[in-house]
Amino acid sequence: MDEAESGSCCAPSVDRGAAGLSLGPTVRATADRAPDGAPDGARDGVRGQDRSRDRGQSPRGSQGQEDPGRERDASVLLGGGSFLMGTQDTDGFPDDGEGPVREVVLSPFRIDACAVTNDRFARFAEATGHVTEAERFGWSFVFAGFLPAALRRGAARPPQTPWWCGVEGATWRTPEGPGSSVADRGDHPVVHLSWNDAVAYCRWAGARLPTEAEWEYAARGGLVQNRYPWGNELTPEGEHRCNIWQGHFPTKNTAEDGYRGTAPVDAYEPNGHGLHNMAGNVWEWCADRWGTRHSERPRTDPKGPSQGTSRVMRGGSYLCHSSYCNRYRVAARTANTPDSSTGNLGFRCAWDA
Ligand SMILES: [Ca+2]
Ligand SMILES: [Ca+2]
Ligand SMILES: [Cu+2]
Repeated sequence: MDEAESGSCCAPSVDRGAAGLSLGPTVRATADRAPDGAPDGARDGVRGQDRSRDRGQSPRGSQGQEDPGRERDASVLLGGGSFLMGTQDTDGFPDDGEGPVREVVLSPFRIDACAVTNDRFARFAEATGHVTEAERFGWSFVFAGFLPAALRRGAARPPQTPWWCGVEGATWRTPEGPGSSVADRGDHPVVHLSWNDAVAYCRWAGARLPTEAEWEYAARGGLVQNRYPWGNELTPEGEHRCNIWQGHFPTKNTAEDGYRGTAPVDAYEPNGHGLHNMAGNVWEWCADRWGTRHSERPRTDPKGPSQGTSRVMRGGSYLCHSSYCNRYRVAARTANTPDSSTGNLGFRCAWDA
């Protein structure tokens, strides 16, 4: 699984700022317009707003006007403590650094029960004028099956992951490119956001991205070394518990779980911590840099490697299928460069408790 270094089958990656991309005309033409791949300048203004915020308070109590989309997306206070992170499960991807199983101790923290929705992100964009990197670069990756034939034909595709199309004009507001919209997806997870965009949102909301350890602790829902947030069986008693792919990837999605693309962020039963869609629906950015070597020694509040470019993503998405990518397992992980964006990648916020 060496693709994990530059994004797995679920995480198509290109260096958006570089000239001479090998993705073909669509991406090359738009990449020329890319300024520098640096974080949005608007964040400086946003940061000022953060300072006036009491970060020690419960985000529910203190959100006020800043993040009013949160009413449906309450956060959950988790007590922290010790848990067993990672897996040596035979159905895992050892090269992704899923193991070894190691003891991690976490301080209490708060985390969104649901991924950030289009409605929540819209308020942020309105309040701050934040322009996402997909908007600035002029394109983002869309799953080929969502595109009309004309768009699909003309789109550049990464050779390793040809089900992804680089689509001009694909942004969080227009997830399948020009003409598409999120009008009927206000409660779906916002997508086509880079790590930098997610961090900008978090700052505005007085939040931060969860560390990878926090994310996994949260996702496990209090279960010890289980495969999924709800147990060890993918569909207990035949019931779908998350939004992934059924059928034959990447040509036939029967959507037995109810959804071909994104689902509302609170679809399906929450896990034991009251958290929705930790597995499936959309991948979620974490704060940590990517690395595959973990010490077996117990650690407290680990924050990932201190060097490296790519950032961790967790949880899998509506595109994951057991035939090629079972990364909806709770220990599964992948990464992408911090300016990458795709239609199956979002985030949720965390806070120090
Ligand atoms: Ca599905
Ligand atoms: Ca998820
Ligand atoms: Cu996957």
